[in-house]
Parts: sequence; C-alpha cells; structure tokens
Amino acid sequence: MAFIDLRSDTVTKPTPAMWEAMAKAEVGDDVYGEDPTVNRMQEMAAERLGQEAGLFVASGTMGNLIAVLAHCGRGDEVIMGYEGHTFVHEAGGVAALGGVHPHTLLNQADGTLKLEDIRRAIRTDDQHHPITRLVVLENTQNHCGGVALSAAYCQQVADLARDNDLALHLDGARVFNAAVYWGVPAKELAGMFDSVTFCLSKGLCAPVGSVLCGSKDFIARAHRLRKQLGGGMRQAGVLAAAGIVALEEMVDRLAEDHRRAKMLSEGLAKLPGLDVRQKEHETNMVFIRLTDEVKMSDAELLEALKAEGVLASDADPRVLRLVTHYWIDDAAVKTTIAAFEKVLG
Ligand code: TLP
Repeated sequence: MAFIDLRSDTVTKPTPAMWEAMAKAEVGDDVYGEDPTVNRMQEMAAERLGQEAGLFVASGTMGNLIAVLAHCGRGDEVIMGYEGHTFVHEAGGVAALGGVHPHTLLNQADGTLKLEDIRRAIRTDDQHHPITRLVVLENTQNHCGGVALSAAYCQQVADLARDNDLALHLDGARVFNAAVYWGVPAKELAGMFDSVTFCLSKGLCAPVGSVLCGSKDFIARAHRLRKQLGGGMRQAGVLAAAGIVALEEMVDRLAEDHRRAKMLSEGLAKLPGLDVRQKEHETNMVFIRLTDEVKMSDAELLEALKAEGVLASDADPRVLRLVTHYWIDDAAVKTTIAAFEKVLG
C-alpha cells in the first residue's frame, strides 16, 4: 500500500529534478574545501538568509549543536523555549557535548518567548550564576503549531540580545515556510540573527542536510566544530546538488503546503471527537487534540488510520500531528479526512 505520509515533512523524497542534479553533480573533497557544488550551495544559502557565509551540515540537530558550541563555553547558559526543538528533541546535546546549561522559558501560544521573560532570565554578574551567552528562537515554532514568528518580533529580540551582549541563534529548520507565510524574503526573518540553521531536508524536499549560516568568523569556528563532531562529508556535492534545487525551485511552492494544511484542518474540525487547534500564523502543520468522545488510545487510532493508508504522528498524549508537504496533493488531503471520518465513525 502506498501510504499518505503526514508524519512529518522530513519524509519527503527527492524530486525528479533533484535526482537529475545529484547524478550530474560536480564534486570534490569538501574537507579540503574543494567541492564546487557544496561551495555554491553554501554561498546561495548564506545570501538567501542575509548572512556572510554558510556551512553544510548533516542535519538540523547538528547545525543547532554546532551553533551553541560556537557561541558558548562550558558552564555558560543558553536561553531557549521550553517547547523548542533544541531543548526537547535534540537528545540534550548542548548539555551532553557542550556542558552548556539550558535556561528554558515558556513559549507563548504564538511560539514567541516574552521579551520580559528573556530580560529576567539574563543573569547578573555574580559568581553563583552561570554566564548567559545566547538566546535561541525557533521559526517556524514546531511544537506550538508550526507557527511563523514575525520579523518585527525577531528584531525586538535581536535588539534585546545586542543590548545585553548576548548572541542570538535561530533554529530556522522551516524558516522558508515562515518567509512564504509572511510573504517576505527569508533574509528579512534571518538577517538579524548571529547564526541561523535551516533544513534542506524538510519541506524543501532534499534528501539530506541543513545549512548553518553566520558571519565569516563564526563559520570558521563552526567548521572546526563540524570536524570535531565527525561531520566532514567529503564528496558531499552529491547532496548539495539537491540542496541547490531545493533553494531554487522548492521555496515558493511551500504556499501550497500551507493551503493544504488549512484545507485539512478545516475538514477535520468538522468531525466529532477532534479539537483541531487552529491558530494564527500556521504554516504546514495541523495539531489535533482528541476529546473524551474518542475512546481509542492514541496508538489504536494511529493504527486504525494506518489501516486506511494514512500515517500521522503523536505530538503529545492525546495530540496528533499531521504535516503537509510536496508529496501530499489535494486528493491525499480529501482521502485523509475521509479516513478520519471512517475510523472515528
Ligand atoms: N523535527 C522533526 C522531529 O525531530 C520532531 C519533525 O518531524 O518535525 N529544528 C526543528 C524546529 C525541527 O522540527 C527539527 C526536526 C530539527 C530542528 C532537527 O532536524 P534534523 O531532523 O535534521 O536533525
């Protein structure tokens, strides 16, 4: 059975244009800096994000980890969202590998961290405290609903960080979704950060990889850290070639994923037992809370949907997440709504 796979946009397979570009990619040893395709992709990525330089990394997790390690030393503190991917879903890497202390703040429903909370979290100069070095934001904010943070908000946080001598990193795994949502070039959402990671391998459909961007100086430090972590990838142009197609061809079409997520949430909201958490500034994710009317456990419901050819994932107990992407068309959205209707029947 060919499944309608809504578990994540990470499941996207390469497009035909990507396969072709990968087959023809000119490659070299990227650890020597000699892979022309990687070099081109990194330059393109940095330019799109309003940053000086870029570094191809194996994953979003690796990009965020390298950024935190490049900005902070052992015992330093990083302010980040309690719902942030870096805090929840990266296996505690910043603490385990960097000795960096996460100071978490509650995310608001719109994905933001309150400026006042950030201000209060910054430590005073006192030997009892860790030294606050960095703030991390996430755009789009995945666990708050895939919501897009605005450029105006990001600028306010950047001003606050600057006034307090803090660095500011963006986990922009889906920053292009945010850019398309707001109808602005990605650099307007990313240019005010000291560093930014974004993923080629999610809605942009490339098979592997993320790019960490920042100043030339920052990327030089990041380069060494990537090597320390075993992330030097040699003839990585095979992968970067798909990344170039992702940046050239796959950004504007993200609007279609957003339209389909809306179609999906509107359809599912009409069904009994489902509390579809529609919010402002949503992009390609639909979060559904199961009400008490649904007697099945989460696992039973997911299994029943699977039997109908639909794959979804559990975001929290009694909360499912469905993510639209390139391989989900209008027909798949309709089939998914019908599958829910049948299973909840
Ligand atoms: N997110 C995945 C899971 O890990 C939850 C998903 O399916 O959404 N930042 C954000 C905001 C992310 O959502 C993810 C992946 C990452 C970083 C990490 O990227 P990878 O998987 O490339 O390490």
